[in-house]
Amino acid sequence: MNKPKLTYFDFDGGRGEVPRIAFTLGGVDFEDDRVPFLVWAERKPATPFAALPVLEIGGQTVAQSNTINRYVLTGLCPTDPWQAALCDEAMDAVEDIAVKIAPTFDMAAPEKRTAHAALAKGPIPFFLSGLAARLKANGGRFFADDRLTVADLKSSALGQASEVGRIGSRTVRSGRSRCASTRSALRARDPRTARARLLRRPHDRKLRESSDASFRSMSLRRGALPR
Ligand SMILES: N[C@@H](CCC(=O)N[C@@H](CS)C(=O)NCC(=O)O)C(=O)O
Repeated sequence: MNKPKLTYFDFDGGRGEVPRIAFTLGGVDFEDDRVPFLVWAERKPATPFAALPVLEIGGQTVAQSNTINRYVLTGLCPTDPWQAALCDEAMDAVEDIAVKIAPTFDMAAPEKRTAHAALAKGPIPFFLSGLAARLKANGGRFFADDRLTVADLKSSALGQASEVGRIGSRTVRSGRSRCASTRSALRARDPRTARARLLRRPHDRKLRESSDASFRSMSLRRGALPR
């Protein structure tokens, strides 16, 4: 069987990061197809919704980040319908943040600064505070199911290496929101840190084995993915 191909932009973080982390830590051999921004216009029409990420598996293609997250990380999705709803709620709230920031990507620097300042004053703290409140309501550590779920990975990954993270951090630092708990909770289990550590120190077998074991136990779709 061909290995799965995950197509996303050429940076760490954002909507494509969760499946990358899952494949990497799960030991799944996948093609990490990183599209340089310069060639995106050429490749865009071939994607289902003119956007990334896209997952190709067994000759078929599926788009939409949350769909891909749920497909790749079934073991990190609650089976209880209510907990699954809470998990989806957090992932969708993260999307609400992303769609507010996306239009600023192509802005020139001065315009972007103004747009980010406006976002940091209102919409971003609003959503981050909302997420923090939901986190608190669910016990303070995880968004749902009293354990790590795709919602935790998504919120963490989107805040990394992206404008979302920069605006979010500024917002937290400025004390304009009460989302410090979200930030520290997310930082504590930051999967990118774990991954970076793992890749930097491949000789550290204990660490690798325990990460592999825990990610494998999250049951990546074993039927569909090569091991
Ligand atoms: N609802 C989609 C949104 C996808 C999306 O907007 N992706 C961005 C990158 S994070 C993109 O492809 N932007 C380039 C463009 O819109 O041309 C999802 O969750 O996957």
